[in-house]
Amino acid sequence: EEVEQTYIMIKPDGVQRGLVGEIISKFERKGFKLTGLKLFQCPKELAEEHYKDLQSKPFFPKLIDYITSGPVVCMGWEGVGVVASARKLIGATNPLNAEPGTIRGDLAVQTGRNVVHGSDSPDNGKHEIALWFKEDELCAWAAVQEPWLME
Ligand code: DAT
Ligand code: MG
Repeated sequence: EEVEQTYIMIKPDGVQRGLVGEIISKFERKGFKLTGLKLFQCPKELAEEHYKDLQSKPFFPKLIDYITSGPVVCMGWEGVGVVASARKLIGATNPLNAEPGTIRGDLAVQTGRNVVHGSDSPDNGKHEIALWFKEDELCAWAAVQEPWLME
């Protein structure tokens, strides 16, 4: 059980649909710690870098258009097992396959409008937080609830 970092991003559809508070609440209430938070208009170059592993996919241009189509909410979250746990809270890539109770399962219908991003490994969590945030935009802080969350 390692303390990890993950990069969570509310995509432009989540912002436009007024889902920001509800999505942040899921991670906050679970017990994870927010380390960075900003509303941000993503430039095309950054979107391409973030999704560079998908460069050869036919949907890549549409994915870049979507991610840059309006502001996103960028977040860093920290906690024991946060990477896999956040992926569970988010649900399957295709919202029609996502379980009820998950963000995508409850709030989305199409892969191309699936509301939220979450890093897929602890290494990518660190990498993506460094990609999306400047160092002085991140906070290391002690959460008073910690002894009530963990033995
Ligand atoms: P995830 O976001 O669940 O980690 P991924 O990393 O495989 O999924 O893909 C990143 C995003 O790219 C995904 O959230 C939506 C888009 N995408 C993936 N597969 C797609 C497809 N077959 N058609 C359209 N968009 C797709
Ligand atoms: Mg992914």
